[in-house]
Amino acid sequence: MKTVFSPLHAGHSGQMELVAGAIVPGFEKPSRAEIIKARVEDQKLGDILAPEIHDLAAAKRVHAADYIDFLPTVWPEWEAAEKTGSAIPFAWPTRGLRGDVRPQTIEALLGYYSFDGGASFVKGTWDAIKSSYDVALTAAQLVKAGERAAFALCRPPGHHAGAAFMGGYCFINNAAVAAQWFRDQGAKRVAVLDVDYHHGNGTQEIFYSRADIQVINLHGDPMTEYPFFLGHADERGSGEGEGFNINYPMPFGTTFDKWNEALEDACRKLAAYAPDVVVVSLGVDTFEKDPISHFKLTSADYPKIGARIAKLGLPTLFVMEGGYAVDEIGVNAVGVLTGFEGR
Ligand code: SP5
Ligand code: ZN
Repeated sequence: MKTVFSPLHAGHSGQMELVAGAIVPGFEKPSRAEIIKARVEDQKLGDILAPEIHDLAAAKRVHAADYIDFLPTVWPEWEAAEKTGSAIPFAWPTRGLRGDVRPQTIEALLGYYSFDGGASFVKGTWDAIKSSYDVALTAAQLVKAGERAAFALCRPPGHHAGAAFMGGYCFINNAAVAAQWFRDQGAKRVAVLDVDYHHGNGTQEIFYSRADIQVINLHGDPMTEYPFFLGHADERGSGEGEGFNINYPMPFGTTFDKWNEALEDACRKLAAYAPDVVVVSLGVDTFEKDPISHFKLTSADYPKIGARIAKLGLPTLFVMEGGYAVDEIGVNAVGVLTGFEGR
């Protein structure tokens, strides 16, 4: 299958993130994408294409326009305020505060448009976000044009970004953008299958009340795992969307045997939905050696995941999400894709 990749991801480099107890160098770093790209070449997965440049209309189909317009202003405003380091949010309008009043300074706006201190900006961040969006849409175009599958080697990732907020290393929700784009291009139903270790809270939020986009998530139980505040099994969609959101929260220590039971059930429900196209939010932070995660999948398991997704027999867009065990990220991510291709 073809891969779409942009070198502009590398400008999002050296950003710091806020985690429990410290401000640390971002786990979400440029070598992730470079190592995956090298593995795509090494495995001769197929051609690697540069993205076509798109305007932001497709982003505004799933995100609030004011949120999308805010993103390119962050670094210029940060510099204009003579601040240094990374632009990291640190104060949020939680319960009891006013989330309905848009504040005016860059420090305040960072909190207004985020839910954690994991999505931070440096000089090249906006260009990387935009390139990741272009990568997703260009790969979606390949599938629309008749390719059996395509790989959007997106960086930064997207599935934690909601309609009007960033977080968890994510800014524009690339998978959600692509799913909506397929609908706008005439697909009747689209399924999003999110196999990243973390719950794709942004994708769930964006499509929660809709029956035309099924969202399925396999992830660490939010009672104990980030993003903590969404991803429970009783979240099944609302209104017309009732029954079209499906969550499989799993405990720390989950091995492939257990995880695969959830995948099997998910694939049965996805097949019953009979979508025209599948968007896979492909995170490989389920890996046993991932530095921030707690599942126990091994490198040998990833091709099996790809093979099961291929068995659905549907046009498939793979969108790169998380995975922080950098040494193995290429083997694991591309393992899903070669498994999909049956080799
Ligand atoms: C796209 C994606 O996978 N985003 C993940 C965001 C996770 N952010 C919270 C990380 C918390 C890590 N805490 C454990 C530190 C171990 N030293
Ligand atoms: Zn993740």
